[in-house]
Amino acid sequence: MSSNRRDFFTKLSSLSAGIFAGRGLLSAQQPKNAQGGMDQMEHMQQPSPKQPSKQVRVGPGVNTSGVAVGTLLVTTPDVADLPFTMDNGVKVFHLIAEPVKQVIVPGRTFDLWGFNGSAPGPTIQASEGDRVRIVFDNHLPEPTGIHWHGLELPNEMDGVPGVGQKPVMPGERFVYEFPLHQDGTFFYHPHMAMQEMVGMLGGFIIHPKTPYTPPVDKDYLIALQEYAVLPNSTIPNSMSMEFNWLTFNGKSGPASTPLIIRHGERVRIRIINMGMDHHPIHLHGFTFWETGREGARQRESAWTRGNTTLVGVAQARDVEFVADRLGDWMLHCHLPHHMMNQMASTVGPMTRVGRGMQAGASMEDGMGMLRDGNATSENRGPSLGRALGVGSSTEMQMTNGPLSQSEAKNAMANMPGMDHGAMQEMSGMSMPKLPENADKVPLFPQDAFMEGPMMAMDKDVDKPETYGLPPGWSGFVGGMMTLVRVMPPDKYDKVMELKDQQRGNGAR
Ligand SMILES: [Cu+2]
Repeated sequence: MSSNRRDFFTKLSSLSAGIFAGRGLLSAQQPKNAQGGMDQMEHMQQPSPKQPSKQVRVGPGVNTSGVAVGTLLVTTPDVADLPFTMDNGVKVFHLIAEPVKQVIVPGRTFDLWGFNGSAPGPTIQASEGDRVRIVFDNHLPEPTGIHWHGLELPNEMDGVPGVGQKPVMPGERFVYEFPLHQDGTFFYHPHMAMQEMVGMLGGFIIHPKTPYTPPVDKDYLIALQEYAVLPNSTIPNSMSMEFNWLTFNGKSGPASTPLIIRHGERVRIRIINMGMDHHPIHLHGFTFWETGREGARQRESAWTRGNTTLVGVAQARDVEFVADRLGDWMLHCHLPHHMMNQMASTVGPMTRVGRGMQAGASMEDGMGMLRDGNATSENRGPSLGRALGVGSSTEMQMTNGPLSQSEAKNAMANMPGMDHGAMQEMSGMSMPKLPENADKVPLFPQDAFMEGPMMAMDKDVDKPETYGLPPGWSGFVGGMMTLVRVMPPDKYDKVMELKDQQRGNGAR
């Protein structure tokens, strides 16, 4: 746990009196086994990214704070919910904009700006008819303001610095308060373009007064973000228009926590996007209904079927499906460059010339104004392809296309910014057997050194949700990618048992 996060929880505990009062209110009236033995947890508990919140259906007769009867709370894998207290019928949240350390994958921690210790920030959950107060503190070194994306609210609460309100200066507090009359999948972000590019996004779910039908058994939120971070840096280049780290809820595969589904359950996945790219999110094995978009659930007659939904920048898309097919199914952005992590630079013949690659080039070159060579020439290709570092120079004076297993291991271990400890513990490191003349085949290598056993890090991403996956699985999961694991009851129960144990061990 990062110290930032620890601070976050410490700060939270100072609010605990109100939180626990609220928690009791809900849990006391929550029926046992509301989901037929499925896991349950109170809304206001604060899970850590390592321990995503369980889902709970609030039981009959409960409508204490605007949460409608039958409401299933949304789970944001790897991201906490923002707790709240009640003040004379108003739901009060405390949101803090601040620099954060976000672990994208084991061994790679980025300096981002986020909220309450994470990027994306914690998910706000409220209900149609609620009045919410969001006490917002700006702990950033520059002015900001929070925009409630898609909400129909008074202009002065819309969070546009310099127009609807004064900018919230560093160290200042601004209190947003407004009623919620909509329902659906929304989000919050600063109305400051560059701040949006460095992590500042969070989900805002408004549950309907009358529950959606048919009801779902699992309801998830996934936030899409992207960063351009050179191998020797922890700071995203917010000016870049190409990205080498693509995240679901602040994690790149294989670090993103799989969604655990019991066979036969109906599942909703809500996806929100804030970045420079539109992402075609694809689900294997099922044809889903697209049931909602930002700001509204659609009438059933307007639902469309498919297996890929294009989530454009600033958009939200909700999809639903019945998980009637067992297995570990991929859920991922289908842009090929968005299905891999940093090592994507180990592509193509330019990696084999013996003197490495440029990470970036001048703005002119980076934008593709060629003066010599072609787009994949040995000194041009990587710069054009990545455009990560304006004005940067050669990043590594060595080939980064490994020639043998030991060379690969050494090259990676010596890479600046690489966590050497995590590196040594990587399991299942072995090179694929390749033809002797592979180097002579145009385009080689493409995936030979990027995916598969060599890149596996099973142990580092081990958690209850990865139980029973085949050895080396993690080497084939990268970028905006996670697993929808549809399990038979016994296996599902086993994962839930492991999660209970994890909680029992005091793991955060
Ligand atoms: Cu994408």
